[in-house]
Amino acid sequence: MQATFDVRAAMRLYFVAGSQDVAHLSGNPADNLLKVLEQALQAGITCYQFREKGAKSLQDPTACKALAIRCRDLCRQHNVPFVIDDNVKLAIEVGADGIHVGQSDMSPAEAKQRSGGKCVVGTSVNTLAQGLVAQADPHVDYFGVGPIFPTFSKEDPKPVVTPDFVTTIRQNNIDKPIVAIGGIGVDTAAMLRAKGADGVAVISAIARAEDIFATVKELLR
Ligand code: TZP
Ligand code: MG
Repeated sequence: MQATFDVRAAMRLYFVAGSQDVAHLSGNPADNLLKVLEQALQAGITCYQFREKGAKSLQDPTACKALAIRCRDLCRQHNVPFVIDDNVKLAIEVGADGIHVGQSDMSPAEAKQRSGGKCVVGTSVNTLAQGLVAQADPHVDYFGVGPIFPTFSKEDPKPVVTPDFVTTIRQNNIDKPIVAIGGIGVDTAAMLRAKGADGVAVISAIARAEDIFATVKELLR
């Protein structure tokens, strides 16, 4: 998968995860992330974001890079875009297809420029004002909208926006690819697409699923 891909189509079911998100499973968290990712890819996720973050994440940069490379290779085998959260240096080193920068991270313009224009750049939106800025910024290729519902997968989440915020975004002439995120599961994914999201991004719905294959199929419906 090269940096050029159909960004809107990739938003359909965007899996976000790092080793900290599978720390509840027994065994080595890095190996567990690879197992969960492989099952999710086999089941049909349309994008993956490597998000190694927080107290339970890998603290050694060498181990983190090695894991990123293995995740990248799995994504390539399945022709699914591989995005890295926050760490622009790592994204460039491993040839990621995309970089995701939050509101308090590096600017989309700088992330785009550092990648030589090769990476798709995503950002996060929690207010209409941020949405209008992201829409107008030529360096932003897509953005995540959320948290839609309360989430337990992020330290210090922003205030919940509710599903109607997706409708508000679309009513304000914002037509870039958007992915809804935060507390989304099999019962809410289709509703968020109906409200105007191109898709949903999830951590726990997949990382904590009893049956990853069946859950991914449900989330894709
Ligand atoms: N950004 C906004 S909410 C969130 C991120 C990374 C966490 C989403 O995780 P979950 O488990 O799908 O609520
Ligand atoms: Mg960030």
